[in-house]
Amino acid sequence: MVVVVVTNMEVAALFEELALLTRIKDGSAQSFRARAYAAAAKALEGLPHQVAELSAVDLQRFSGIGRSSASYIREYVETGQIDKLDQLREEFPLHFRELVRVPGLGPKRAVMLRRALGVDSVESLIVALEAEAVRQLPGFGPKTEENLRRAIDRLGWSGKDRRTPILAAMRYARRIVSEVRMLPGVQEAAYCGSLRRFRDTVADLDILVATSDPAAVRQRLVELGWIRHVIVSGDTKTSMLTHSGLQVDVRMVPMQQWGAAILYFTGSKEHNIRLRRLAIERGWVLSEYSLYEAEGGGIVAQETEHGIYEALGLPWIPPTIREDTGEIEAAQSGGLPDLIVDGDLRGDLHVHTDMSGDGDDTLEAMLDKASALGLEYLAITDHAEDLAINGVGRAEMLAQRGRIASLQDRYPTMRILHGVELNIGKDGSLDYDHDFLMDYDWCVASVHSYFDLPMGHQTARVVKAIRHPAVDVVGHLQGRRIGRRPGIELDLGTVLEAAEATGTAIEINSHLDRLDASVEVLSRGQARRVHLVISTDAHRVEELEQSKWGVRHAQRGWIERDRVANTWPLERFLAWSRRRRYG
Ligand code: DGT
Ligand code: CA
Ligand code: CA
Ligand code: ZN
Repeated sequence: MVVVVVTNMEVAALFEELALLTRIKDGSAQSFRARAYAAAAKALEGLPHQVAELSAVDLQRFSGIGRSSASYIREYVETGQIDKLDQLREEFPLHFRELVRVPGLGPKRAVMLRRALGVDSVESLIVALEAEAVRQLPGFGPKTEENLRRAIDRLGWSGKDRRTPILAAMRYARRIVSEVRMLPGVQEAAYCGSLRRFRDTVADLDILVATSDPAAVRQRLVELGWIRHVIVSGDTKTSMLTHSGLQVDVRMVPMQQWGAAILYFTGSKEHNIRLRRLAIERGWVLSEYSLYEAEGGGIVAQETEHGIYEALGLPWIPPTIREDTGEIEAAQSGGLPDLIVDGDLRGDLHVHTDMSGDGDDTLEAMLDKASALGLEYLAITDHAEDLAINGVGRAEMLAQRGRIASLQDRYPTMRILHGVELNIGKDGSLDYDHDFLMDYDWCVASVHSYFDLPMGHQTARVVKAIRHPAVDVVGHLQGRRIGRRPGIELDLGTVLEAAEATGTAIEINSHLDRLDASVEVLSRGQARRVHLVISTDAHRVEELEQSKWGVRHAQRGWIERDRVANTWPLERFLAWSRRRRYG
């Protein structure tokens, strides 16, 4: 019997992969077995005991862990592998998983392509599309070919280097960081590189670990069950590849070099080059180990980023704007923007309950959590009647309004607004009617379908919604899913002009796979007086905590606190939203 160290988090990661591959195997996102594995992954993350110490019977006492999950868990604890998972990995290798993710394909059609044409990767799909071979298959046609080609282009998948979306990258990064933090000798661990700068996608993950025992870190890393391959492993650096094809570079340094190392490995490279020049002007050298005197080698600063910036005559610059796009000049002249930060948000203005078909938790549960988080105001915005999957009629909406009114007293420090998430129809029309809409406290309007309309049509549709007097904010403006679905094509100049003219705000949606509107939209909106709102779009209790992602994304667009309407105190916010409504 192989003895391995097994952590709950590690097994959770394996179950997530098992769920993903089972979805492909069963050809359905709704696969019952896949859901069971996903539930087990979630249960494992919250398990109050060490998984390795629980028997199969014990394991099944926890909700979310069924019989087959329990037996896979035991198999992993005892043997260090799960046969079933290895089989699935072989049946659906990485390049095939990428194929499945091409918008418009999905598991069923990808399997069909592989069987009929031997197409098993995005590359071979591109070749088959060029040969017009795909249109021969039942259920495919010239139009499908055209859509697939366009989707591949717009996701930037035609080229060689495929970047990993931030959602997946963040999951792995947090996992490694917490895994490593448990080890003896480790004093600090953090992700850096483009992920710390909060780019939408990353080429690889960079993790920094301060430790007095690098060997222990190495040893743990290379035995993680979700690592496919170790590229190099030494006392200062280990590089590995996950089963999803993501490269992870882990660097180990002694604690006193932490500041210099995290500064270096956070980048961007361009930002670092500028800092190094500033060091040289002072007769110093900035390396990944320290800031030191060129002559004599005396150390000027190394322990903290703050210390190094300070020595260079600069305030600390947030990682999200370290791109050499003017931040150094701004820092030198004392003109860094008053960037929005986590604690600035006072309200959340896009929140679902289980009244939305895709929402999980009750109104009461969402309110309790929001109030516990210290929010001063909150808009409940369930989907309205036009959204096919989970439309809610007027009577039900009015009943919810009544429930909210009666619950308000329970939350003396949090004002509850009754809102709605309207669906922007193909022609820009909205749910219900004008009078009904005007009675809401807060209206989000979003695109949920017709993502492929030509730019002119798409723009007109969105602008029409922006101009509607009841609409307060456009939700996830571009409708993108990072790495999965390109955004809708919009004439941004026209959209932003309409938003400025009407006072309708643009949402920053905090879901890591959305981060919508994009940084490009935020930057272009800077020139205009467009209001923003940072929302969680929470569909379950935990998601109420994800506004921190929206904040970091906003920082990348150099967004200042005052631009964001839900940083305002309640009275100011209410005065503004009412003015919008009653002109
Ligand atoms: P990416 O492409 O999404 O992985 O972006 P980064 O920024 O994470 O790039 P990566 O992983 O190549 O390097 C991580 C950081 O290490 C980078 O932001 C700055 C630093 N770095 C890497 N190579 C160099 C270099 O040749 N010169 C300098 N100055 N810094 C470097
Ligand atoms: Ca990187
Ligand atoms: Ca790297
Ligand atoms: Zn929503």
